[in-house]
Amino acid sequence: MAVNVAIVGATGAVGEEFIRILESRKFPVKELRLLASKRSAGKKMRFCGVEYTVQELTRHSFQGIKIALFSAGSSISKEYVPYAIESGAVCVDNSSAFRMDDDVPLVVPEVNPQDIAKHHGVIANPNCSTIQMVVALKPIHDVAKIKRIVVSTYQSVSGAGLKAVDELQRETASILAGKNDFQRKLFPHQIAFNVLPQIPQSNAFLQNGYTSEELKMVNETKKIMGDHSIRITATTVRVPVLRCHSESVNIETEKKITVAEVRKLLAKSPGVTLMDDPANQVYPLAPFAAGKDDVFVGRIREDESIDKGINLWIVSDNLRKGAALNAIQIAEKLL
Ligand code: NAP
Ligand code: 3JM
Repeated sequence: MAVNVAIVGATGAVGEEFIRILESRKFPVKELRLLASKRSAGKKMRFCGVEYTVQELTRHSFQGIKIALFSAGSSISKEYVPYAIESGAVCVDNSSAFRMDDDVPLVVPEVNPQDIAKHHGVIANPNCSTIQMVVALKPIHDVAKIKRIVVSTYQSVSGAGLKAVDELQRETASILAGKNDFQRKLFPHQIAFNVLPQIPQSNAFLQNGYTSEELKMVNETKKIMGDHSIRITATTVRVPVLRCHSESVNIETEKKITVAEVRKLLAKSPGVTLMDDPANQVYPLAPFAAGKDDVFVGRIREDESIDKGINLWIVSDNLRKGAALNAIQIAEKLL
């Protein structure tokens, strides 16, 4: 049965992807309501060959809406999710606003679909870096029990929104043109031809020296996997890539698992594509994964510094599986 769907943050990097994926997956949309700030009200966007006009988000925006997909930042979610629930909508929220609330399910459909049913009007979509990691690690955890994870990320600029994509492109062009007067608006340092160990770029470091993105990976992973005994440490890094996050992941398991066993397991895991043929230089790469749905895994090898350790290289499209696709898969399960 077709339902009325609202997208909050429709004009953003994630919002645009929501529209594309609703269309390509033939999500049963009766009425689509595109919502953004006053700045974008009146803008035209296309869905299934029909032109839609973006409306300004207000507390009255959710009348008749069954599914509300939120992707306009955590303060907007905190303010407007309650109005959407009051109007009778179920919200899938892409922000960090409610992820760690005890009564809010935090869901990756390949990992913990059973948690969806526990919702009270809002289901949280995890952080992009968390999602791709748990899709790849859950099958291994089920078989060998992961004791510890050490992850370093290589995150694309689209994870910081459309303005960040624009800044990387313009700064790159400016440097290539030999100019040195580029005015940065978003990143605290040059992002073109550089690597920044600070995500998000706008937030101060926490007292323990970590960033909030790093803590998200630690806390969200435990909640989604339903195992608070896993020890996790993360370093999250922005790289001058437009789309897709890459991750170097080291795991230590309780039970010995061989490289061959990991390959066999991941080859049949839902949402995972194994790309691991080192002899032919085959491993996952961001431009290849861009626009695709799966989480790609390669460079699987034993960590020879410990008894039971494995290294993996995990790449996925941060705007798709890392955001809009995962949220729409949750909405599909809701229906
Ligand atoms: P973006 O490209 O900067 O887009 C932001 C969107 O939010 C735009 O549609 C913008 O509308 C809208 N917005 C901003 N202020 C608003 C307001 N006061 N009222 C209504 N709408 C407003 O950012 P993005 O990359 O799409 O990310 C958006 C949010 O999604 C992030 O802040 C984050 O919470 C979440 N996110 C989650 C993941 C994940 O891993 N799950 C990944 C990326 C992002 P205008 O066009 O009117 O400015
Ligand atoms: C990804 O509210 C904000 O400032 C948005 C920050 C943000 C988030 C977040 O905290 O919701 C930008 C990009 C995320 C996320 O997925 O956690």
